[in-house]
Amino acid sequence: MRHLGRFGIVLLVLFSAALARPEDSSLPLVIANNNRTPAGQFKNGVLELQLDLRRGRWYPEDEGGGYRDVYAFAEVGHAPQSSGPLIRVPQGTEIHATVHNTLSRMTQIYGLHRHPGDAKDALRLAPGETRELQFLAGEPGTYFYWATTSNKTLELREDAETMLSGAFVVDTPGTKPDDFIFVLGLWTKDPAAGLQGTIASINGKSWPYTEQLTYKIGEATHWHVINPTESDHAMHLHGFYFTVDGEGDGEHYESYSQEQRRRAVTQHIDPGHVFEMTWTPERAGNWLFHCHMLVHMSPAEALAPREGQPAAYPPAPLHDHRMGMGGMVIGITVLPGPTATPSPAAATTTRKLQLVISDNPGKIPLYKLELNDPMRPVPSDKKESPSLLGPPIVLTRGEATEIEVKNQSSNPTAIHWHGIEVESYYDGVPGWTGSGQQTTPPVAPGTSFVAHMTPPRAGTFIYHTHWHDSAQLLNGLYGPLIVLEPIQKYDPEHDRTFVFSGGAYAPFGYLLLVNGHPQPEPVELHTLTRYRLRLINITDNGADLRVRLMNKGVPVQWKVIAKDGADLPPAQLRSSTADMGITVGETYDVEYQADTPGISDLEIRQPSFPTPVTLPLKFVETK
Ligand SMILES: [Cu+2]
Repeated sequence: MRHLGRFGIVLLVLFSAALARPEDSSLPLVIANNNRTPAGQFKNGVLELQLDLRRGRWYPEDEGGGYRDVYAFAEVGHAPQSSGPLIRVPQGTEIHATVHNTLSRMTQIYGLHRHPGDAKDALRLAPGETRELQFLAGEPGTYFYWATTSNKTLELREDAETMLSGAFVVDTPGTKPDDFIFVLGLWTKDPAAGLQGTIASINGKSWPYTEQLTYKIGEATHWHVINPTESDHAMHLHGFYFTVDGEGDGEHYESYSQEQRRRAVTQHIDPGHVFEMTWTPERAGNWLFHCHMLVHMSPAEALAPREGQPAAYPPAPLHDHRMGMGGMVIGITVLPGPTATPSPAAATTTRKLQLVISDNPGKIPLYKLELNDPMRPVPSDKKESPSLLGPPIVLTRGEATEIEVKNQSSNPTAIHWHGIEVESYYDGVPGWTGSGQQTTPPVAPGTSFVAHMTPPRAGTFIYHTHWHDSAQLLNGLYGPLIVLEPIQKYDPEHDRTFVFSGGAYAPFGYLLLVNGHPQPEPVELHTLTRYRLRLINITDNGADLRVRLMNKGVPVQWKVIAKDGADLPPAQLRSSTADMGITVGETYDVEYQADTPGISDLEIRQPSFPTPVTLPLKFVETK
């Protein structure tokens, strides 16, 4: 995932404007598919399905906004859809499909077969050709079908063919589906050109035109998430944990047993993969489910400018819930229950902290953060110079806490307490979180916002800007948020935090960082001491980031004990090789003990970014 500079972005915008297409009013509108109505008709227990491949005009936002002329699947007699018509049948169903290619290009369609299936099995359709297929649905699970008009792989599709995908779900017989299916979309002019120039969507729409879901408190919901795009994504739910119920690669689906189900607030999804998740809304208000990659939750620079608006990052008015977000974002409203939630008994003491955000007079990074914590006063001569990492905030489980976000900088901001189960109003998405009556305001320059929270669990979390101007995230507006058990004290002799980020590191420009540095100083630790290493990925777009701990060139064994702030259940605890993915917005706590002195390297690398970052852990003998 290469990063275009500002100049590249400007060029791209000019280029898109120059390419403004002549109106072709004959093209049918590609309609958004909410994936709730299965395609086809049952005749004598056989699903009869008639599909077309067509060209159409797709509006990721509203119909007055930017558009792309794309290839899309359609049911015969219906408008083309993005994502394509939903194929959904019970296990054992026979499917009889005809597929007609109205395009002027040879097309290969993958995934229209019995599952599990062969990923290489393609249906080839010449221009104008119609083919018939007959197959059994196969094993229950979440799958998808997709097509290419240029004989490319899923990851290398480009331009008009990148939206040629549809969901294919096989249900366990006798179950009544009551769930939601979300097909991620990424229109891509050219996958080799990197992250910019894409249009991110869910079920064919980009925020704020995506579907907004409404739930009641306590109403559990089951979701299928399908990624037929060329990119990884980091799907993050605000406010609540979900369980990952199963995962698949499009051809094979594995449903997890109760014991295997992982708890998460952020789930990585590879290109061509799927997962299912279940969660229960527990607190009223507005919430989000979104890809945590900044580029996929921001308005698409690639979309033609709307009249009267600049192309990039439209400055949304403050009352507008867009607030600079765009792309792969879904809004969720949880309605209050029939009886008002009893408010917790007033805590006798409330801990008060202050997070002060100010401009950095040195300019790079643009911001500096300071924490005023009466329990841990920092001597004034020890206050750290600005770095690309905010100070750690250490809270106690069950302790009522107020964190005043004091904005002394010259720009508005908002702070999200990532993974912490807070009330919606304090969740930190300006103009969205809260409720219809009272939404979270931006923290304007010169003002403060007091976030209230009583963390219900101990673990590793993140605080970070939710202001979708990449400048804030790239200039250090984030830090570790650690919640300890009431009996615990933060003990650096056994507990270390490593924050992985990306940022404007002077004078080099964008670099990957560990604890704010591209070449961090070695850290001295002791042998025969069991450490809790808290790992946090708050890069801008490092969905495919990997971390490993190497000794003499070989990954060591460590034990993952928590993910996203939640302890793993005993059945999931096991020693594993210290080489794993950690996606944007994910945290992992691992245990590691070195038995002999020497240096082990904690290394992060991103396949698409040239330079890894290594932090040497120097283990010395315990005296
Ligand atoms: Cu993404």
